[in-house]
Amino acid sequence: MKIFLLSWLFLILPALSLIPTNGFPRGGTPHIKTIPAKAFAGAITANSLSTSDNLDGPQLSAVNKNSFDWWYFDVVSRDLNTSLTITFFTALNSSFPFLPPSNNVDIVGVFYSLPNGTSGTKLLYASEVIITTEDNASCGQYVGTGASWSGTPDQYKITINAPEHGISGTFLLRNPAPAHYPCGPAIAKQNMMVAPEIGWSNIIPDAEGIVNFTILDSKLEFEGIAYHDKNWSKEPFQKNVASWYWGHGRLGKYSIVWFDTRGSDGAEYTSSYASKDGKIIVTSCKNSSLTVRPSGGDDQYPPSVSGGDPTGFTIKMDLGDAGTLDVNVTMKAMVADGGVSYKRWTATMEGSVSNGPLITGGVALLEQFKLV
Ligand SMILES: *[C@@H]1O[C@H](CO)[C@@H](O)[C@H](O)[C@H]1NC(C)=O
Ligand SMILES: *[C@@H]1O[C@H](CO)[C@@H](O)[C@H](O)[C@H]1NC(C)=O
Ligand SMILES: *[C@@H]1O[C@H](CO)[C@@H](O)[C@H](O)[C@H]1NC(C)=O
Ligand SMILES: *[C@@H]1O[C@H](CO)[C@@H](O)[C@H](O)[C@H]1NC(C)=O
Ligand SMILES: *[C@@H]1O[C@H](CO)[C@@H](O)[C@H](O)[C@H]1NC(C)=O
Ligand SMILES: *[C@@H]1O[C@H](CO)[C@@H](O)[C@H](O)[C@H]1NC(C)=O
Ligand SMILES: *[C@@H]1O[C@H](CO)[C@@H](O)[C@H](O)[C@H]1NC(C)=O
Ligand SMILES: CC(=O)N[C@H]1CO[C@H](CO)[C@@H](O)[C@@H]1O
Repeated sequence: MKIFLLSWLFLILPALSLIPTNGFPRGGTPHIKTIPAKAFAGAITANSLSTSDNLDGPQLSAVNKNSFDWWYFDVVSRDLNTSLTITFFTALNSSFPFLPPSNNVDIVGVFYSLPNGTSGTKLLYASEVIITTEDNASCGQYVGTGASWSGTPDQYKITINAPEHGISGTFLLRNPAPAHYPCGPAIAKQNMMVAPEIGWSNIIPDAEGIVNFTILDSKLEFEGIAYHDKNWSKEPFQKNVASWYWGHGRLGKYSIVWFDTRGSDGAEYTSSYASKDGKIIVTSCKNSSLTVRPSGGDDQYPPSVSGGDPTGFTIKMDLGDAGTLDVNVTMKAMVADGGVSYKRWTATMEGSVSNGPLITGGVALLEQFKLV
């Protein structure tokens, strides 16, 4: 009998430790978390299963030198001449090698491309970060930088007041398309892992972006296609990712988001999203739901750091009963250049659903990582 009980315990204990634990026990809203500028020295946990109230909140128990957690926002003008990406990072160079070496994990990155063809980046370092999570939305304050965001499920607003860096203004995201996780809608108990150890939530897959910024004496006042998501991992980015294609945009009445990555395990992981008239048509991480491939220029797949860059992408997205969406993406301008390993572009899109009428005039913002 004793032996029986013991062996039963040995069976159940490892099983229990496999159940994803949320590093963030939630205790009512609003929930406030402070993320110090100095990396945490110990081990941490990362959330992998969604709850009912942390869609856009912090997903790590703390940020150490091997982990990252960030809030990403972008907007591109309809004429593709202007774009702005603002990423509120909590990460070090050791977990996201595209950041310059620093001992400060609390960093705001502002990436801009101006109508005169100039693009650039400014990094602002905070003394601490305060995140408030309430009703599935979040607010973030990067203390000492003048940069913050304030969100509700219906609207987000970013404010930056950093004249000493030549940057000030506001960026509003309005009328968002419905939120989602990599494999399904934004409800509790969804898998939040889009690839091994890569967490992803997408509270604003598409929105109207209203920008009123001054960047280096250049006034940016425009309405465009806007987006907000967040990524996190308890392991360094470069440990799990071999390459990835991500992008979002609007084509006719469709709001689309694509994510097609190769892990360092050699496997391909995808996540597709399309919505129309405020309703989700597809949100899926089945590998049959999406294929993204480079086209034109160096169209080798899988891509390699020793190769060049494509001039476009072809996207095939399964819309279920609604058919198949085929999109040709053609790059317009490079708006962030991280060398051979990282590029972000604005692009035009054309496509059709199940070989129906051609839809033209699509606007996209996309990126490519190549790490091997
Ligand atoms: C830190 O950044 C530098 C250049 O920005 C890069 O070469 C290096 O690989 C990064 N370090 C790590 C540990 O990734
Ligand atoms: C945008 O760029 C195009 C060329 O690609 C140019 O013809 C047009 O004037 C530009 N628009 C603005 C507002 O700068
Ligand atoms: C937050 O999202 C959950 C699903 O994850 C939903 O049940 C709940 O109603 C949402 N709360 C608010 C205030 O929108
Ligand atoms: C943009 O910001 C400036 C300075 O704060 C303000 O004077 C102007 O009215 C704003 N424009 C719009 C369209 O909100
Ligand atoms: C473009 O505009 C920015 C901001 O006003 C300015 O700093 C830059 O020199 C301009 N670039 C060119 C090529 O005119
Ligand atoms: C899709 O997943 C199935 C089952 O895991 C696998 O057999 C197949 O090779 C995958 N296809 C692609 C294109 O990765
Ligand atoms: C994409 O481009 C290819 C090559 O130009 C063309 O044959 C195809 O019809 C285009 N597809 C769509 C959906 O626009
Ligand atoms: C799928 C995914 O995780 N995508 C986001 C990760 O972070 C970058 C910012 O570097 C965003 O552009 C992606 O949307």
